Amino acid sequence: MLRRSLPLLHRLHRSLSSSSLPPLSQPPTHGHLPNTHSALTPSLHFFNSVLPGQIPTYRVLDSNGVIVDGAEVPDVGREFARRLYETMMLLPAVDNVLYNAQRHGSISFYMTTHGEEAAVVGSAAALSPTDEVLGQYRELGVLLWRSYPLSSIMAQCFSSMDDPGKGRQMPVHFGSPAHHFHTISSPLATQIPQAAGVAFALKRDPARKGDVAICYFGEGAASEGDFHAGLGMASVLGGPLIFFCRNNGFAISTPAAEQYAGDGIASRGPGYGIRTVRVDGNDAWAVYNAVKEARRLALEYQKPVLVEAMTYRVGHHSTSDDSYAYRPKQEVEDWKRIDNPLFRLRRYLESQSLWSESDESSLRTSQREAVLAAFRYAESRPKPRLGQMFTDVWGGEEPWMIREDREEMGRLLNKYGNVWEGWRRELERFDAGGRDMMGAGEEEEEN
Ligand SMILES: Cc1ncc(C[n+]2csc(CCOP(=O)(O)OP(=O)(O)O)c2C)c(N)n1
Ligand SMILES: [Mg+2]
Repeated sequence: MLRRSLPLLHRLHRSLSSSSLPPLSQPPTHGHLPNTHSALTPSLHFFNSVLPGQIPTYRVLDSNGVIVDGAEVPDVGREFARRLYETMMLLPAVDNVLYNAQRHGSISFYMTTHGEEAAVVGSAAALSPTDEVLGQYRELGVLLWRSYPLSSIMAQCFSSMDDPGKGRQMPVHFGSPAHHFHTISSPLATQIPQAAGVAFALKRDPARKGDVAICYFGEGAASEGDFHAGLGMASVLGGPLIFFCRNNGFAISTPAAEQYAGDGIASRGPGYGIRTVRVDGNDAWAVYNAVKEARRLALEYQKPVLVEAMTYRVGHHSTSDDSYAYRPKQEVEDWKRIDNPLFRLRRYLESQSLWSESDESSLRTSQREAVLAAFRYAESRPKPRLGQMFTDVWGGEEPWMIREDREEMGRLLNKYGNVWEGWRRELERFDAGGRDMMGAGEEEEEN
């Protein structure tokens, strides 16, 4: 029978105290269950907020590029500030050429970063060049900040023989160990638990003491189970990690309002015990300051930090999408005009005499020329040797199913490669015209 004078928790505590806890003279006022120090209360109250009111958005520049009261522009120096703007401008220069190239049928697919230049390049600028980057797919700006060559970007998108990935990935699925940029994979959110592992590895490696990992993802990807698995693992295992959410309002055609019912993605950070900030993602200096501080905290505490950058996807999701089927064109035009990340930074630089009209026009000309030169070169280059399709995915001995595929292709090319016009023309696009495969097929046939 329950003894009224002794509440349940008190009795529980008493029974535990016989082995591990000191005896209680007073009923406990705070919970004692594992990792719980909350006050005990007799009032039944449900809550739905981690902070009173909305999570605020950190901002440095207003939409005209004027510093807001009380905010601080980082002291980065003239060259750095100009380079930040130039790199942000290079993104649309590359995007426009490759978007149109897809429209003309020169490449198979493309995704632009229009509208998110400050979020992507501003965050990249706050990192060290050896920080590990795990992107989603809309983070070309990080590679541009790290001086990834235009020729490599074009080679990847054209799947030419100069692509280090040997043309085996879809366009925009970049990867470069030299730039600490982990190869993009299409299935959403896979990079999030992987980033938890990378950060844990960094924590355990004394040679990488000063490096962090940064994991980019969209607000749509944050609905995947891997998001929760990744934040859970990272928060418990530790390691220097910045979770950087690009909240651009859409996951293809799904607006953010249909993606989550809570206060954005930032509200989830405290649920995992993760330090969190929300930032104006169209304000390059706010993003830079927030990521710089996130990086410092991640290193100091060897724990993950969450940054939610609020922005707007001005472009279509990809070349496979027509966003005017699900949002008004006027809305997009308004965003471009009223809250343009490139305009905001340019206005600020001009106000500080760091940029001029003539800087602007010579930058536009030189960037366009450089992008077009790289584009034309990649367009003229053959595709990789056909046989490379079957190499170096597996280490060691070639597995039987790969051997069978390779042999079958060799047989088909030997049979039709020189006789059928369609195949002949297609083979001409590849380095060695497919002859590397035909030889292999012949040998196999003879065996
Ligand atoms: C597991 C998985 N489901 C669905 C898709 C198809 N898909 C590709 S991108 C995308 C939207 C992602 O939106 P968000 O994470 O907000 O990134 P954004 O495109 O806005 O940058 C979807 C549903 C996919 N690639 N992987
Ligand atoms: Mg999105």
